[in-house]
Amino acid sequence: MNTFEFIIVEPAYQQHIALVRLNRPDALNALNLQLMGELRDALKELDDMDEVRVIVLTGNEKAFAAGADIKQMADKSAIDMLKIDQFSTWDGIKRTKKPIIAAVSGFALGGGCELAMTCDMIVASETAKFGQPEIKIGVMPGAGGTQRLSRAVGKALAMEMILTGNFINAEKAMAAGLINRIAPVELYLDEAMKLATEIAVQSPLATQMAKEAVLKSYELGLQEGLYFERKNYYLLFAGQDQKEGMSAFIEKRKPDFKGN
Ligand code: DAK
Repeated sequence: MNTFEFIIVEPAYQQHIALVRLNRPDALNALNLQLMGELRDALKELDDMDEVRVIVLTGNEKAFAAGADIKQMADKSAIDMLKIDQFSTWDGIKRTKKPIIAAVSGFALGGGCELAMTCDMIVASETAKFGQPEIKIGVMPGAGGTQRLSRAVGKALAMEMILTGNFINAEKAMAAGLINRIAPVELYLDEAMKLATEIAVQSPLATQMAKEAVLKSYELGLQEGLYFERKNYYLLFAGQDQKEGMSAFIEKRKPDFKGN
């Protein structure tokens, strides 16, 4: 595994579960280009490791991430931004095949909220605050906020959050469908690990195929989506995990999935 400056990676944090911690605490984990590049590289490495089945991405108690690094962007021109092409980094993160759970405490703002929404599930501490405050610095969400937030919480709340820059707390985020679980601040990472463990015992192949199919529902019409789902379903019958899962059911025992 590479070593990184702004993230801490523990590939074997728990059995089959890797932990990635954003680690720029002095800047509330603001996402500078180096951090995002490191995150993309780490996720790619973890995606390629057979023993890793689920990735948990977290920050610290005070901040998951307070957004893209404003100080790094402030004096850039449109052409600078185009050349830096941050999209390619975000696209790399989005391509991760294994499930990623964001464990969020404190601020998840702007690019930080977008990063959490790019993950597959969100477990939040009671102190979590989600927001897209870009409007307050004269811009707008640029890494999926207008699209993913609207789909997650609906137009009314997304529009209000994006146009006012106001934050919502964990309780409201839960009611709106943005997050999966809430836990007290000292337990949110444990809660994310519990969720990760429930997924890590499943067939890694089925997990990845199912993740891919769910994400396709954001991009395809219903007919194409159903067709895509069916192909992935059939493909799973090429693997041993399907045989193991169905034999274990019939033999009344727990399956032992190997990911092959
Ligand atoms: N960038 C840089 N530094 C930040 C930062 C940020 N986003 N957020 C906080 N910091 C720094 C502060 O400057 C301060 O540093 P020092 O002054 O100590 O050197 C330190 O973190 C602690 O912050 P505060 O002193 O402000 O702490 P408070 O508790 O008083 O306030 C806060 C916390 C989160 C309310 C406040 O820091 C804040 O409003 N932060 C900015 C939040 C924000 O506006 N976020 C959105 C940024 S724009 C794209 C990809 C991504 C994006 C766009 C495009 N593409 C792929 C094209 C994303 C854009 C954004 O996220």
